[in-house]
Amino acid sequence: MKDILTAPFVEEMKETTANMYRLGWDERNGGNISYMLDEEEVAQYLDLSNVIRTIDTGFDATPLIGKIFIVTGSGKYFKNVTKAPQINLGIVRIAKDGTTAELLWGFEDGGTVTSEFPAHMMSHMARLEVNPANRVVLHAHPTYTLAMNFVHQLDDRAVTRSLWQMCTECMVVFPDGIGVLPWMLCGGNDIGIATAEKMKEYRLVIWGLHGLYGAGKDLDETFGLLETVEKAAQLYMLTAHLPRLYTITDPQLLQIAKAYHVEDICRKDFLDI
Ligand code: 2HA
Ligand code: ZN
Repeated sequence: MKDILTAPFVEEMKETTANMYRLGWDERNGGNISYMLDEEEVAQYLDLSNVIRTIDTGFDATPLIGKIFIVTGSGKYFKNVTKAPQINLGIVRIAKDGTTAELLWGFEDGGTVTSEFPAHMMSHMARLEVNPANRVVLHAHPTYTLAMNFVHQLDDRAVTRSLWQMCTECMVVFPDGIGVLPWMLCGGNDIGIATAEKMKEYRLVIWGLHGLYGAGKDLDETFGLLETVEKAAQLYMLTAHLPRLYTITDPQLLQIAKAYHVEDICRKDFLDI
């Protein structure tokens, strides 16, 4: 059996949490990650018949039965993942009943999965329906995205348009737009259900006045999604109070979509054309 602390997926989690912490997106215990792993790969590091303990999730994740995820822990700090992954991360498998998570590794101080486990697992279920290659759900509190929430109309179309207009790259990175939820109480099934509903349509969902969710096929791609939104929100916040002399026009946005072959997935109903 290989040493799990050398596994590429543990390395990736360390790297991603460290980057997110350094960017100021995940203060204290802010943010959480879930990353679906390949069973055969995990079996090189862990005895998959050895369940350390079980965790009652309080929701039904039947489509994910048998799936294995590495997840950040409840109340754990991204800042601390690199120095103690075995405490701050855990590897869980959704049990045959669909409502229990079986701990296979980690949370060695008796900890448990992120408080946002419902939103994560429900988002995985929603995204897998749309894209069977989806593996990752990321949540963070990126500063400018959050700041923008307090001064910008909170609806899918309006937020997507403002972000698209801020960087030429945005249309290429998220032509499918960004979903926006109003403020809701976090940490429970209701916000999970609402997030998953948006995830049927979008890979990016803003939790109004709270933070950002992203989903993708790997950590790099998903991190890149959040990073691009945050860059655009930063430019918005740096310019929102100044007279706007120039903007990327709607015909130009469509021109980008055509040139980068994303016209089919681009939310054309978000353009005034
Ligand atoms: O886990 O970010 O949404 C801390 C949070 C809750
Ligand atoms: Zn949060």
